[in-house]
Amino acid sequence: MSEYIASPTGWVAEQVELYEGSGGTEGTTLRGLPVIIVTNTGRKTGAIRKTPLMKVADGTSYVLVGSRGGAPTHPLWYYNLKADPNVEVRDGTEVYSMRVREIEDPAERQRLWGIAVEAFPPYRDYQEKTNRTIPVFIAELTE
Ligand code: F42
Repeated sequence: MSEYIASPTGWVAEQVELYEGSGGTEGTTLRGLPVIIVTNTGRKTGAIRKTPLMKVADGTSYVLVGSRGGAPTHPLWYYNLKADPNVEVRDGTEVYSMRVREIEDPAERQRLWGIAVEAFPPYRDYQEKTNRTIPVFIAELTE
């Protein structure tokens, strides 16, 4: 069983702690908006990583946005998902086994980006802040 390594970013690790520790009944928002937790596998360490992201639902799927606040480089979880698309998504008290794929098709990306910005408007500002194209994944149920 791989070990869990918490985020080195304090407030993120704390949110994961509260969210998971409460079975998904506390710590489930950021700025009053819903957050999911994506459990993924470290590409280099093989460790269990838990990444809170804004909840952007598309039917039973989730849109994962690698914004990292508009930073010039992708978050590291991006590389984890590219290496191993099998994740768990915790949405409140529910946990789903899902597979992720990066959205390459421009039309699909435009549709999903629209849903993401609707759910969390700061994504638009983050994209304006960087000339990095913020990556978008979709996480779909595996059954
Ligand atoms: N980040 C977003 O990008 N989008 C969001 O919508 C979002 C929402 C959100 C809501 C609540 C909250 O608490 C945090 C939120 N975040 C959001 C922040 C998000 O959870 C991440 O902290 C952020 O995106 C940065 O991701 P990161 O994976 O770059 O995190 C860094 C700080 C990190 O964890 N670094 C570790 C370290 O030790 O430096 C290593 C992480 C890792 O996965 N390493 C891999 C391994 O093998 O273990 C190797 C990765 C590689 O290939 O180098």
